[in-house]
Amino acid sequence: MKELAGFLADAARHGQRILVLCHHNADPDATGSSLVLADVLGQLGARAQAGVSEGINAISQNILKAFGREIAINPPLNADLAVLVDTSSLEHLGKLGGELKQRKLKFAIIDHHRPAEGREQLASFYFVREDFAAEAELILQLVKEFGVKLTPEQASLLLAGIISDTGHFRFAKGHTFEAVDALLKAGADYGRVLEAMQLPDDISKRIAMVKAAGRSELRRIHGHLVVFSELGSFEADAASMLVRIGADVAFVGSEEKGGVRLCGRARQEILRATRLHLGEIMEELSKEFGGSGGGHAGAASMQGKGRLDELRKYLFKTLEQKLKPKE
Ligand SMILES: [Mn+2]
Repeated sequence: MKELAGFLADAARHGQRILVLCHHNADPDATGSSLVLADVLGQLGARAQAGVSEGINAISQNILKAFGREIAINPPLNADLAVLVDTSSLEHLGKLGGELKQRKLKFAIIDHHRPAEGREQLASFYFVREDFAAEAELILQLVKEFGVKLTPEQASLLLAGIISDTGHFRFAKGHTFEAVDALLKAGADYGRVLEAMQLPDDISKRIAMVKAAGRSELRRIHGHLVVFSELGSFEADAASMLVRIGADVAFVGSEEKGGVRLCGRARQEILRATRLHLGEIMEELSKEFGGSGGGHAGAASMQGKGRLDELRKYLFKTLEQKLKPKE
């Protein structure tokens, strides 16, 4: 961390043009981290600007609006150094990443994701800490290392990043709370951040969820609650919702122009108790129905050809076998 701070402070003090960039569809962790790092490098003497590839997500838009900030989308790459934050590969920078490579622009990486193959060799400076739940925590440490004081707005932007990347503290580490404490002391407004992070659900999604619930068929298979429903959109959200409200396993399928799609979600407990693997089941179904499919044990999907009703029957038959208690 000291070395990284030294490298960046040096570049800043020489008045370099520094672009702080983050991935497309940027979440609050990416946008907050880029903006605050660019601010601080500017304070240290750099001509710094934050930028994002292609655009930012809806929650980020709310957060930036709440704290009166803007971030440049696809900024021109005329800089001496690019700093990539919260971005695990150049591909996540879209066409900016290609341009970066083409122009051979010097760049540094500060990240908390598992490193993508090969990017370490390309970077002039490389700093990855996978034990940090959010990039914002890393930036906070860096700011401390610079000896710079955050404004309340900057502290709020970093706090939003932490709340977002930890799934409202579900994946927080012990040191995450120390970071939160420091940000609150710097004036972060927890209430306003939380409020800005709540997006009203899209009306079409709400209608889809209610329909999925209404159309759901419940079966008890070897003591497990299996739910099947049908929906033409938001299938994954609906399957997750059905698990949340009580199903052990939920499948939501659709049929259109001779093709079928199926999405499944399962509760952690049933995966542990039965060794059920939805990815395997989807692979099997996709073979049977001439398509493609797969996924994780608890979240998977497939698509193929045929009738949804056939798929449903085949699925229940498969589950009957898979959920049978082992001797
Ligand atoms: Mn992140």
